[in-house]
Amino acid sequence: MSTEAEVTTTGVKVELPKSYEDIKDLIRVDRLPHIWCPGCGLGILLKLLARAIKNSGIPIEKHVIVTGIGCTGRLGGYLKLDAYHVTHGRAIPFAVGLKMANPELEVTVVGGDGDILAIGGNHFIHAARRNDDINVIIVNNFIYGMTGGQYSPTTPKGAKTTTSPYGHYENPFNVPLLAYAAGASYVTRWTVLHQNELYQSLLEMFKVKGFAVVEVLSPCIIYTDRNAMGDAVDLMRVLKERPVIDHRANLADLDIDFSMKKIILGNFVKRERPVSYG
Ligand SMILES: Cc1ncc(C[n+]2csc(CCOP(=O)(O)OP(=O)(O)O)c2C)c(N)n1
Ligand code: SF4
Repeated sequence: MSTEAEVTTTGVKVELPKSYEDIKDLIRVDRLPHIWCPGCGLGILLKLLARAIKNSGIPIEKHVIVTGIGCTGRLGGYLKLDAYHVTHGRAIPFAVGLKMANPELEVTVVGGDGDILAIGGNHFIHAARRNDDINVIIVNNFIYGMTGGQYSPTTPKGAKTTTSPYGHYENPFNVPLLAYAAGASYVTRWTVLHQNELYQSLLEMFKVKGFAVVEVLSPCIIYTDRNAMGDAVDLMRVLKERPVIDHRANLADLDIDFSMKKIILGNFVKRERPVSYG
């Protein structure tokens, strides 16, 4: 399959600061400690997103974050900028409305696989079809974390969850393929352990005119616990060591199965398509 892919990674490794001193003014320090479990990947994403926002060249007051419900949905509340925490699954239509009303805004949705692809699934495909000029970061932890571990549209077949105690029997979405097929202009997948690459994709996402999708694979202890996969650090190890980076991969090959033996990451799609709103 031709994906009109254009490799956007510069290949240049940027030196990311180890502390969060450089972004302290963007973090609501008064809200710390955050609510996330030890070993959750969301704190890493928060840091990288804040850094990308800060270095985007777009004034902070033009950035808006929209989140729905879930552990991921709490991310916007830790950022010192305009952030809207809206109802479950409705972050994308809320974000599209903001962009229509004020096209100068840089609007970014951050949501979990349940929020964006289950209850919000229709909004996702139709915003991609229209190529609405917003950014969507999907934190794929393979499960509904906040509500205690029900299966989501990305839960691999065979995985145990509270709603599939004998092993899940449905096929999961291949998120990059779905985003591309629906019409997104920009599609990437990284893990929170690929900080350099993820950071650069977030910077690139802000430059894209059209619907930009960044899938972020992230460890969740609810998922690892249910599936006897060790603790979150063990899943972190899997997400760090196992993936293969292939920017030109066939999108149909990007499924992630329960064994997690094949995880392909990359900047898969960057294409120009007419934009509906924005
Ligand atoms: C209308 C509605 N339905 C259901 C819920 C319960 N609920 C809260 S968060 C959530 C799913 C969260 O999973 P996900 O989006 O994957 O985010 P995570 O917590 O894993 O980051 C659900 C079903 C709700 N808050 N509102
Ligand atoms: S339940 Fe999962 S996603 Fe939620 S804070 Fe804990 S580790 Fe993170």
